[in-house]
Amino acid sequence: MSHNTYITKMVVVLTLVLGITQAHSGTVLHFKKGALNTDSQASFSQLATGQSTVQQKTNFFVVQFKNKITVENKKFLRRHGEIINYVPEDAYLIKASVNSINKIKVSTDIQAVVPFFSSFRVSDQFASLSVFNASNKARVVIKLTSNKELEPVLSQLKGHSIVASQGKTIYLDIKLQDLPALSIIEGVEWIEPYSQPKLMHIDLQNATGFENQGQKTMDDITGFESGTKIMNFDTAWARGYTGLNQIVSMADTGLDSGKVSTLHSDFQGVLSGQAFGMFARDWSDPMGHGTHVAGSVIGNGSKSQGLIKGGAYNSSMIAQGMWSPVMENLSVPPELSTMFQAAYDLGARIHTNSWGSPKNLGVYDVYAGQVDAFMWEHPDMLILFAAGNSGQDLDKDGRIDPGSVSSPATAKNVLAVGASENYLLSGGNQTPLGKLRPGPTKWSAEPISTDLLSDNANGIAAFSSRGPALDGRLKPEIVAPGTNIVSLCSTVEGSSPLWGGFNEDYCYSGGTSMSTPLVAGAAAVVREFLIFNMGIAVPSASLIKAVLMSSTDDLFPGQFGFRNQGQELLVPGPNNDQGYGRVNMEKATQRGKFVSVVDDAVSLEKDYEYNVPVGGSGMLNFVLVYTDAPSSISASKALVNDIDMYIQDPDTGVTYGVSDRVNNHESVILTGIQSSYVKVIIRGHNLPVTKNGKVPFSVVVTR
Ligand SMILES: [Ca+2]
Ligand SMILES: [Ca+2]
Ligand SMILES: [Ca+2]
Repeated sequence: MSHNTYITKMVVVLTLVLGITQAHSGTVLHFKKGALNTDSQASFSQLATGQSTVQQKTNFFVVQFKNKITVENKKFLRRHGEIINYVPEDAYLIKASVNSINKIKVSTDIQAVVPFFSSFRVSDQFASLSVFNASNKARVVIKLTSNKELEPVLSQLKGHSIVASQGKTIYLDIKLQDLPALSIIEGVEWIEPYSQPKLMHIDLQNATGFENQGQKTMDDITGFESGTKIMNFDTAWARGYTGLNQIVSMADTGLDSGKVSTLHSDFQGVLSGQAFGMFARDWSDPMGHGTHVAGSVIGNGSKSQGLIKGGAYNSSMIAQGMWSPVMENLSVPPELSTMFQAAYDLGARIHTNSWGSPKNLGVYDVYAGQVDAFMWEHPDMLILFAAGNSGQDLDKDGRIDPGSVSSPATAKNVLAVGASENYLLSGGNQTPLGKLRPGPTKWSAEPISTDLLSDNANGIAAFSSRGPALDGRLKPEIVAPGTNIVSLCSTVEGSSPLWGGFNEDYCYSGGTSMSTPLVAGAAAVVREFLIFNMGIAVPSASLIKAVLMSSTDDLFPGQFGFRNQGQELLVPGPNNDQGYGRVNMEKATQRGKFVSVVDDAVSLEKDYEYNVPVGGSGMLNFVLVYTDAPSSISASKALVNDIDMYIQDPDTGVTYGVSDRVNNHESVILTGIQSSYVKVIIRGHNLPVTKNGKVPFSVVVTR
């Protein structure tokens, strides 16, 4: 294990005084607009300069507590008003009358009560308003504080061009000069620019270097085509885990013919489909992207002697089409929950998405909040999103720059998937990156410019979007092969062969679009394993994430080795290039690797503690993952509940842990433990939004 020296460096050794909760005082409100120090008058007056003078009064307030918010604090607030959501630190956005607010203010637990100023409600992604751009038109997304506000707000938008409205979300076409007036409407929580969602495959049409001259035959198959080989799916399949009884849903451009009876014979697992695209009459795939994605999950290889098939080829699928034949583009419902709920109601517990908004890089936007809200309400539904293809080396130092993950992969509870390289030395696209269409601007420096897309399975695809999110959260969580992936082509006439035909049934493509369904298949197989081998009747999404994140291959140092210039991965995972690493299904379905698997809940008042045996090697890997409550979109920090994991060695008395304050996951790797067991301590460091006083979490311990 050559990694050990690095691993031990990552673990922060803490000498904790266990059981004592430190008093913690919230004096800052973290808004995207800026941080507001509630102890400082100067901070308030600075804020007022950005404030619309039109706003006279509001029934929305941010109430900050002096200490961690307790269950009693929440009861007190609920007696006087309606809690909307959490604002860091230690505050809630609430709706209350001025009378009620005066009663709240006198409580000694309150640090500050601040009106929810209209200036908090507008994204700084809008160009600042000036006389020169005031009449510029923009499509905006308005997020409301609750569904109840939809009708009253719509009634105040008469005369505006409403594009769509649903639940808490309104799409509206405006002139920039209308923004201040919109932001003072009561019930408006947030306004951001609309960004048309894009597919997360790389569009290489008209690019040079395609090697799809002639058709490939079965004799040409190397076994690496589907991408499943590098993820060691063969071992999971040989153990009997193929996704049986699992239902995966996919929201994409549609699926093949869009009729169960006439689908390509590789799609026997499709149960039904739903059409969400504007003016779409069915869930057929006139584009080709969704068919390729679906094949990577459930394609059964009937036309390739079983050699090209999806990771969960025995699972079932609910296909969701979002292609609008009128727009010739994706048309995504304003409330993503409508799709998630429709799939959930039909039994799907994994939902995979190979699309996103590449304009909102690193941003926790309305989409991200919608995904987190649905998963908080449905903790047994795992939703995956492609991390995006915005990886680029603009400073030309030979290393891909940070901060390029698209939304909704920026959400906390999703599994955001980046792309590693597949291994195919012929077929698909074999052009050096610098010679691809965006190569001269994005990938012009060595060693990236002469690199090939699928020549080293331990490489991270140059295009794969890198973390962190704007608030510092680690992204992506995981990677899987996403270059020159072979999967099914749509049989709809006029559909695209993507990166070119492999033969008449299959075609090549690449992008985090292709990595994501491979991980969705992995999630389905892990879910089957947890139910049928580990006896967990209803595995949570966070448990499936924790198993996948503790069953990876660390790709450190990447395909360029240890060169000073251009080294791909600077440190072992978890890091913002590869997340926790590349999914390895051999590890994820190996019963003997799992020392303990816990799906439970913790309260603020009491630590959750248990012992785990250490075993012969003295090495253990601990991964904590939890599904977090959504924060206010107007907040600059997405984390709401902060759970910590500590590991105590009873022989030495040393406690290990990372006390992470931004992510809803933590990991610790211990080596050389002499004790026969260690104690795992799960602590609610701060739990402002609970379910009956507790927050569910998952911990996986592997050897
Ligand atoms: Ca760079
Ligand atoms: Ca390469
Ligand atoms: Ca933590």
